Amino acid sequence: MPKPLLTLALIFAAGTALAQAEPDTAIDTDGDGLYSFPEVSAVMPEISADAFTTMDGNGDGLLDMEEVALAQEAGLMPVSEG
Ligand SMILES: [Ca+2]
Ligand SMILES: [Ca+2]
Repeated sequence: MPKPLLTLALIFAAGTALAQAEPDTAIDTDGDGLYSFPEVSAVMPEISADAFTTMDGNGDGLLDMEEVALAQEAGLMPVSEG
């Protein structure tokens, strides 16, 4: 592979690794890019309303991808496969 293309491929690979920030469509069923408590509990019934409130850092009642990443880091939410 020519070097410029390889560099591009590496940048693309790095971008893919960061694409953790993409909402999981299996959870985000209404596609607004945020996880509501009903959306989360449908997929992860073990997550209580209290845990959800803990994960909802800004208290808007929805989890954005940053809050999800923090929750996963804190072990409050299982990391989805794939
Ligand atoms: Ca949603
Ligand atoms: Ca929030």
